[in-house]
Amino acid sequence: MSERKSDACLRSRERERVDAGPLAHARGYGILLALLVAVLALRVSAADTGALSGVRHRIVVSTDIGGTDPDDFQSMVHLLLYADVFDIEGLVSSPYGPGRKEHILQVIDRYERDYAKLKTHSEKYPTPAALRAMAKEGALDGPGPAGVGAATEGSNWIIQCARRSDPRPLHVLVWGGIEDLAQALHDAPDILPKLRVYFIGGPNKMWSVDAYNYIEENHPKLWIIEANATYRGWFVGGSQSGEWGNSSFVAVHLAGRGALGDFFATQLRGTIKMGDSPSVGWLLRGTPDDPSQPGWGGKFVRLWDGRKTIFHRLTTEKDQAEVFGVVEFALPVPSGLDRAHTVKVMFDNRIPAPVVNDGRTLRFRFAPRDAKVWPYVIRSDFRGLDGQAGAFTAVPPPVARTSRPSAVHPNWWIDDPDTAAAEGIHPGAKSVNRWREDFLRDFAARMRRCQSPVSP
Ligand SMILES: [Ca+2]
Repeated sequence: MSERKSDACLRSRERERVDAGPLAHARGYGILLALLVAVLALRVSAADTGALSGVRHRIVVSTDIGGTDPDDFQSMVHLLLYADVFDIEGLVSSPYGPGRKEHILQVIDRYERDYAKLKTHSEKYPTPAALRAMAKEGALDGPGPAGVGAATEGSNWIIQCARRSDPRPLHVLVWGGIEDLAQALHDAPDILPKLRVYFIGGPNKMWSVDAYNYIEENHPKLWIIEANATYRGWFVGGSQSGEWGNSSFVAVHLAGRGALGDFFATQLRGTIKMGDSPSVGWLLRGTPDDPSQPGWGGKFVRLWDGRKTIFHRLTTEKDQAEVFGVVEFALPVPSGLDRAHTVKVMFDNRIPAPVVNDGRTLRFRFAPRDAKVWPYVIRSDFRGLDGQAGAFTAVPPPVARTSRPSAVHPNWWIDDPDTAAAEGIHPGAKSVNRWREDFLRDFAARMRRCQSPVSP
């Protein structure tokens, strides 16, 4: 409703009130009040162009910080600098790799050293103690082909936050494996309507394909952005000249800026990656309610169907499957193989896929993070299986598939497959890197808070 139109509505209600008797008078007030509430609600939703515009979003982060890639340390520094404009409720250490809660605490230690200066800029920065209290240990490893296993401190914390009596949704930003979110949904499916998920997929999806598969099959109505490649726009392409380069930006704007700035600069030899930060950017500037609209976290399209490929035999390079989709192998159990035998599959010589043997079928999955040939080999103590090998080719999906939104996943969003939105081989990445100077300039200004307190 436009302002003028809503004002006109209010004026006509006002006339009604003046002309009516006492009963209608009271009713008129009721209608007026309802109308006002509706107008205000409209204005609030229209005004939600992100946290930098004053809308406070609730956040739980699920991160593989300390795991395989130091860029989560960078993204955590960035998040904590914006901790005054969000209601951060949880920081969960999730798979894949050796990352643990202590790695979250390491960044909070740096935050504590800068806290006095940060506080002069905003009273709303949470205390280091409050942040430490919401750091939780999540799953330590993948739960196997079922995709879910035992509850963790992290999965229980997600449930607890989602069940709080707060009318706002809970944004779960998944920077690593999606196991703890899968476990939370498994243990408490009632929380689903409260969740808004931004999943940095790609490699994370590859490492936690079973948990992803569990969510996709059992909770298809989940509201989720699955960014398999769009997130790469944070560090690939866009304006990179002068001070905006991945290394020069760190040297000019971050190094020497407090304990957090120095800590950032020691990661990845002083080069920006921050691959998980688009999930924060999405809440900072954009339209968090509508992923089809542009914003710092990218722009997405509705998910399509047919992304899963199931093979009932060993494959060759000629067999194709969708890149970033789920590839499932369901092989007949060879005679002589019983459940006591060990069977494991290794993709690309480095990514293990656990195998489940239900007596009739050997089942395992993989999620290819690049469009290329993916070889695999089976390792087993059953001689008839050990050493058997195959391959398949991951390819982009056809337009005929991507142009039809899925009916079973009404709230599921994914990288824009339009080639105009791609940066090189990365679909959707231009929808992030077009904002590069904007989000980096804002980040640089925040970083200066750690160096220069506001004088009283
Ligand atoms: Ca990560």
